[in-house]
Amino acid sequence: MKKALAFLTASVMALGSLPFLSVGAESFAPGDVDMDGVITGHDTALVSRHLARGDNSLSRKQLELADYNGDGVVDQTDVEAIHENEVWELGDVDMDNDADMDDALVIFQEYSYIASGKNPIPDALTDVQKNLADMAGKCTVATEVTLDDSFDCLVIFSLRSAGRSDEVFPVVNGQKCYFFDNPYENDLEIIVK
Ligand SMILES: [Ca+2]
Ligand SMILES: [Ca+2]
Ligand SMILES: [Ca+2]
Repeated sequence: MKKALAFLTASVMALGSLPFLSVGAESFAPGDVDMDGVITGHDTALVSRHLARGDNSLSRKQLELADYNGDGVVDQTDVEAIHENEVWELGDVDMDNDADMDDALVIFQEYSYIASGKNPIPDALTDVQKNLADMAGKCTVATEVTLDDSFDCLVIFSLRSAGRSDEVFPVVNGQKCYFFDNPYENDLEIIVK
């Protein structure tokens, strides 16, 4: 019995000495907060929303990935650094380096397929694309697109087309944010004046 206990203790200690991220988990680059393998505007949106609203429930591992500069604190410095390293900007769902009306249509088409029960289809959106469609920065894991996502994309495109880009992302406590607050979805101050 004593021997068995000693063996058990040794096994537990050996497990405990393994690097944290290699135990039954893939490793991800700092800043890849949604863990889809690439740094995009959605990673920026998740961290920005976490700081400004605190309502998107990042996991412990995601908070570690959000600490881009590894100084032990998740703050605006990390948000800006992740933003600078984005491969695709938020909303660029078709990944053609331009967030515009086409992206809203891609989301709408995908939503239509889901709503009509035609999914999965061969050209269904990848996790990276689904994440790029979450402009509110609320989905910490890739989830199917919604009609709201398509509408958000359209509103952002419309504001930019009207020369009102500074109204797309909110400013919270004097801090520039990188997620979209749909004025029709919550009771926050309506940004379309
Ligand atoms: Ca990512
Ligand atoms: Ca940091
Ligand atoms: Ca696009």
